[in-house]
Amino acid sequence: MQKKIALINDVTGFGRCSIAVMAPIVSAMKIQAVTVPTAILSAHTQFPEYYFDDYTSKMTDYIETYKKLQLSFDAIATGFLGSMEQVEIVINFIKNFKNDNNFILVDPVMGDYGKLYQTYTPQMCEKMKELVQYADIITPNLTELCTLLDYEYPRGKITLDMLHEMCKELAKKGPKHIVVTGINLNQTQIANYIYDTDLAESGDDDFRIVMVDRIGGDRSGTGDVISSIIAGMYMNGYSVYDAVKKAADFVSKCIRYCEENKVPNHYGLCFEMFMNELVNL
Ligand code: PXL
Repeated sequence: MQKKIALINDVTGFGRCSIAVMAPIVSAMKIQAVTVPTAILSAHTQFPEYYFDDYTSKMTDYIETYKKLQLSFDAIATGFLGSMEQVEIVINFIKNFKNDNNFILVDPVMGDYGKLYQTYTPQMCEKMKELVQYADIITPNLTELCTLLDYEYPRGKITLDMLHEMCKELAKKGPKHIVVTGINLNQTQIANYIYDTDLAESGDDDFRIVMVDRIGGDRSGTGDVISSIIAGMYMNGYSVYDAVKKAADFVSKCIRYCEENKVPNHYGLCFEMFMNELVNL
């Protein structure tokens, strides 16, 4: 039977992020995407102009129909969440639809470069810590990892020992697979650090590193491309490590294409050009 994933995220018209990226990517991997909108935007928030319609007040009724239809999901993936109330709705969604055979991927979109987004009040950070307990896979960047653990953001060089300690600490709260994305190791390379309790159980080291060459600047929606490839491949039986390797390779190809064609960073990744690489995964 074909599998399906609930994508709890915003619907953004222009700029290639969130559901507009995640739905086509998981669809290419033969997984049915079920959209649960958190907000509707005409363009993402990096543009000077955008229309924003918060969907929080409608989410409970929207979700209610899935309960009445007795739908089940093979995975639930969450992304940017706009308010405490919304995080609470997502936690309730997970409590309702979590079962022994599905998994939860939480992308704790909270901040970047050591700074939290403006919407992140201390209360919301606390609520996100609650959501993290339900995650099987979590994909924080370094800012989000530190925030979830109340650690100071490292201003100097980040070491593998520091990453290991933080991931071990976060794994104690629930997530079995932690993918710390986009770590700036030096001027030319970016690392993705994977902490995986499955690896430890198999007697191996409990972490892996996927390095990628830095080309061009940061592009909007990159995290959404990465988390949807991880969710789709993990659902299709690959390890998180293999999924991260593929995601890193896929993103590199998209960035190279965007740079060659002078596509602005906030237009996101031209993932459409490489969709054929995902169809046999
Ligand atoms: O994950 C990127 C993203 C998602 N959703 C909205 C955004 C952005 C990035 O800016 O503005 C609304």
